[in-house]
Amino acid sequence: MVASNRLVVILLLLVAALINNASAKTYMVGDMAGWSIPERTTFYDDWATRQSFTVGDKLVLVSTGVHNVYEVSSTDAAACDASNPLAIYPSTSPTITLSSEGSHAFICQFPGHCILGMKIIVDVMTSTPTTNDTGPSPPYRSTSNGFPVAPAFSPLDFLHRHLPSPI
Ligand SMILES: [Cu+2]
Repeated sequence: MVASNRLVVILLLLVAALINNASAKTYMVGDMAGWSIPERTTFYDDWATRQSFTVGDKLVLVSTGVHNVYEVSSTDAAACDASNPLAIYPSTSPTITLSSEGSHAFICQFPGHCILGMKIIVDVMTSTPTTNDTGPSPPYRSTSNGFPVAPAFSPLDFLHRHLPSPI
């Protein structure tokens, strides 16, 4: 009984982990165009508006030339100001985890590249944990025939709690 309950808990944890992995996505910024000076200055904005990002998702910026990635505030991104970076990704093709909700903005710091369109601002939503929080509890309450599956304590514990303890 105890062993099988433990197995159920492990299985539920595995399922929860699989669901979490399934919901975290990896995005190739710009799709086939990668991270480069785009043909239109609004290219990355247009690309971003077609996606919906949640916390834990990853951005992969594949440079198709000599570029870099600076994370900046949305205001600095709009102004193409790389002088106050929040993070610098010198790697040619960084993978960036969107670890918090809100706006995240990235620009290329090479002179002129941001103004030519190498900037992207993404809005990151929180994942929806409400279903995960309430999901696993009902199976513990009762089986289909109404018998409890996992009592909070064993009958022996019950006796120990309710009988006067021997002196
Ligand atoms: Cu660049």
